[in-house]
Amino acid sequence: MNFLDDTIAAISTPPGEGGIGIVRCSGKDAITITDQFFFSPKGKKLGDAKSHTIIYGFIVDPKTGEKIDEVLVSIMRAPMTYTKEDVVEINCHGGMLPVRKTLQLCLKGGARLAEPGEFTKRAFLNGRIDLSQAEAVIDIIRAKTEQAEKLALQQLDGSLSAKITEFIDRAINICAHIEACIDFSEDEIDTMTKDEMAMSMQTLKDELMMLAQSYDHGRLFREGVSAAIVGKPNVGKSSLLNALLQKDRAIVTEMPGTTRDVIEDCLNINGLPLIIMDTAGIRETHDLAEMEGVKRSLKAIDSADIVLAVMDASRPFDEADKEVIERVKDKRAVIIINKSDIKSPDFTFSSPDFSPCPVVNVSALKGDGLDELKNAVYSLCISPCARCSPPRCSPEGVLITNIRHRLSIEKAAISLGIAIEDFEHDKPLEVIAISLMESLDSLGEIKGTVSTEDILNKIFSEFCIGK
Ligand SMILES: Nc1nc2c(ncn2[C@@H]2O[C@H](COP(=O)(O)OP(=O)(O)OP(=O)(O)O)[C@@H](O)[C@H]2O)c(=O)[nH]1
Ligand SMILES: [Mg+2]
Repeated sequence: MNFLDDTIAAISTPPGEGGIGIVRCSGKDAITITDQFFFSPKGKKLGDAKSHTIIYGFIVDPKTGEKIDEVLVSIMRAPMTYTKEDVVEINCHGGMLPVRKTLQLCLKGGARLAEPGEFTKRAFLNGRIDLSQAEAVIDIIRAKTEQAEKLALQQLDGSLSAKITEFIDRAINICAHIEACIDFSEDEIDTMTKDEMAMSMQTLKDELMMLAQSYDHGRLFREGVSAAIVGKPNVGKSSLLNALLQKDRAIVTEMPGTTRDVIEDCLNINGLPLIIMDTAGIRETHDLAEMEGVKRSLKAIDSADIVLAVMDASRPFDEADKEVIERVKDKRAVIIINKSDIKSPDFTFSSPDFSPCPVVNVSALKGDGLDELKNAVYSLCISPCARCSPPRCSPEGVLITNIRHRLSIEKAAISLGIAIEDFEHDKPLEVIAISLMESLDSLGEIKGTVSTEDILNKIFSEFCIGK
């Protein structure tokens, strides 16, 4: 492949100061390029080094003789490397200058500056990982919680690829039977019956749809869930934010109308990243800044995935509370009865309209009920709510966290649906085969590609043609 003929190099550690900074070089000339500016006090040459060894030495500008840094160089020869090419990693001291100067020497020596993600792209192009695994690498880097990282690791591990491969195999199998029916008469070969074919297509389609829907669930771990704390003024929204974060994030006073701006922070709830927003208390006001605050609160209700609607148990449940409830009635919400430590006998909350919403008693001041609240938020996000059907989880626990995968799986299911319909209407098998191939192509997009050779292999390995 022409585009893999060159050698690429980049700084692999984040910018700024650190203990070490790594320059990584990959490609057929990686070792020779580095040898041009590497100096070992013992006279060692990188070209002579065994694979997967580390060599001590100095980076020296070959033109000026300037000593740039004292380094450890890792030599990893193809194919047992990240990219399946020769890889050199130069461990410099962590300041920006030595790392940059070392990278410059790589580029002067013949390497090309790597594009973002190009090392992983090479791992894919050279066949070490498939596309979905390549995508998992970036998810691991960006994971906000351990659970998100676990899901990404599973994807890198190949669990999603294995699931997709299984679907591809099943689609190939159906395709192969259809192709065989086109090419041979019924008495020449053993194929599935018509009912069996229809059944296999339908089951495959149902399972694909289920996997696609798991994205609603999977994306929550990858991207996080946004939650807006809303309520009338002074109910303890900011106190609740602080209690959940266990830090003094927002200003709390006994004056209603304290919070004006939306205050955002991140909370980890059983591995679920929750982007939590404290908002201004909702009320009629003539204060310009507060009016803007209320506007932002209403916007936050619209944009948030879930709403934490806070009531004040020390005061009677009133029209203002009803208005808040009215505003969040179409959202997934948890009703929080705060100040339960000073609950008034006049506070009565009952709203039949809200029966699907969990109601939790807390005291932000004392820290009571916070675990129950976190559990309620977690369940609200993870388990399908009463209003939401069908269920979002796939039976085997493989979750889709990537929109590209979801779209490809949905496309595959749609093509399969067309094939099923055509099949039921006794359309020519050639037409059905086309939809099945489209379905296969869509599934193939997740891993890379599916070649038609796969189908041919299947026909000849599994069928006893001409028996
Ligand atoms: N007893 C008791 N007091 C609380 C509790 N939560 C908050 N408070 C008090 O209620 C008052 C208002 O609290 P905030 O957290 O500022 O209320 P808020 O809803 O953010 O108010 P605005 O920003 O003005 O809308 C403060 O005096 C808090 O100390 C609680 O659980 N119990
Ligand atoms: Mg506040």
